[in-house]
Amino acid sequence: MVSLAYPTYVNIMLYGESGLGKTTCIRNLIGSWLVQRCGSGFSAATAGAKTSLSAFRADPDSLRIQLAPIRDATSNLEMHFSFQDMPGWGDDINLVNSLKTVVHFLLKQRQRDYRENRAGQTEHCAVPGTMMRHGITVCLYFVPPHRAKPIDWIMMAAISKLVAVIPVIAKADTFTDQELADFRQELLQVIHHGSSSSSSSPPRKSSPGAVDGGKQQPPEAVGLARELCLETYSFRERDLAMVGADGSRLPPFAIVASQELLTAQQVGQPGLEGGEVGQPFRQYRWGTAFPLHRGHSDLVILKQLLCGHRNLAVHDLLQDSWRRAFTFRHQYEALLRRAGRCDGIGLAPGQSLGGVSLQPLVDEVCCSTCGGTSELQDKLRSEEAKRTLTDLSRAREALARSAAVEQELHQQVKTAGREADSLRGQLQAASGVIEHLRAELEEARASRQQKGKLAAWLAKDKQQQQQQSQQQRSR
Ligand SMILES: Nc1nc2c(ncn2[C@@H]2O[C@H](COP(=O)(O)OP(=O)(O)OP(=O)(O)O)[C@@H](O)[C@H]2O)c(=O)[nH]1
Ligand SMILES: [Mg+2]
Repeated sequence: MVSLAYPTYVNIMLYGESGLGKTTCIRNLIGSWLVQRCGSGFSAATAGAKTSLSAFRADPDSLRIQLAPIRDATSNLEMHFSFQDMPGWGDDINLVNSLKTVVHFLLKQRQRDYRENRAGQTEHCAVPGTMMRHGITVCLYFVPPHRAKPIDWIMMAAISKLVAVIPVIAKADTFTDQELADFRQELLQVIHHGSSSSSSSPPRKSSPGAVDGGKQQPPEAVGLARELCLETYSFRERDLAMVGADGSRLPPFAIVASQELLTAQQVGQPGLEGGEVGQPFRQYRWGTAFPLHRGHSDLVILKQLLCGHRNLAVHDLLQDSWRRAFTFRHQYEALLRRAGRCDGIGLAPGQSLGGVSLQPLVDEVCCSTCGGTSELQDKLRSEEAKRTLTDLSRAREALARSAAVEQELHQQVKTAGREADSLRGQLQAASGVIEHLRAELEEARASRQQKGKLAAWLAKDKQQQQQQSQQQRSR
């Protein structure tokens, strides 16, 4: 019996403000797993160094880490998990650029899947959600500790138009228990647009001086999230319960990460195949926090939900991603039709996908996100105007350059004409000389012929004279 395992890709992207621990978190998440391929940009970076925007722009795959595939005999799937590290926003002071960079990246990945198998939608992708090698399945959005900024909500809203977004509270070690409970509650209020009841809301503890049993809600953020139609991804309660996420351990998950590792010997655990299993830890004067300890951080819960291949949560995420790929396919084909590359069924005969700019789709996502936020819309518009102006001035420069080239050519044509005239004169003079020489030659030839005739006549005359004198002598 032939056993066919469907390659299934779960691509997890980490995004958020710079310095919140995304790269460190990936290092902690992959710690005990077999890595199949680690992008050069990721492996070359020193621990704690900023993830390079230029490395990302040159090749996003250089910041991708792929784990060795895991075969799931029950579902007949071959699970390929990967983590995409991203340069955090804040590097570029123009945040609209950061927004556009991440949106463009997400669309580009879908486009790559479209080229391979119409974004996982062809007949040979028999199991929905499988075979989307490049498309990002889910984005872990790192929320800064204690305060989510409007730009965080805007980024999350824009990204959630393309992939599932799971907000994650970064650097959870900076909270007291009460602060963390309050901050979680605050985020939930915004995520649920201010509606008080949420099935996943943890019971709220009261804090001193709190209004309505807790910290005052952030009404501006709630309004903004409502305006942006922010939608974050929610796991099913069944799946949360399965990984032991209950009580105070509910989303948004709060994580701790660390670059420092205890070796297997130090923690007293034998390493895998003789190797060393690092245990991340954060050492403080008052104690030690372990990122992979359930009591200290939600990292393990998150890892189980995202990478537990037998877990239904992953399959829900894949279904979500597949539906989004379906939407992308339609939007992209509409774009191709507008560019005359698509004939309604697919790629028009003789047409390739090369050179089709995703910019209209990027602008659409950014503008639809910022529909309610006039400030960002203005920024986007002014960006657009700036781009048009730049294009205009570039076109003007190109025009001036081609006019200069034209003038230069004109000058060269004139000079060439003059040279041709002078050559023509020289040619005429040379042909006069040739004519003259030819006449002289004819003359010389004629005189040579005359000379020859004369010599023949003289010889003949001499012969006659000799004959005559001979005859006289004989007489
Ligand atoms: N207190 C605390 N510090 C952390 C935690 N995780 C990471 N850090 C530290 O935060 C700093 C930045 O971590 P990175 O992983 O480089 O942050 P990043 O989000 O990848 O940053 P960019 O690449 O600039 O986007 C490093 O010094 C880490 O040691 C955490 O959970 N708690
Ligand atoms: Mg980084």
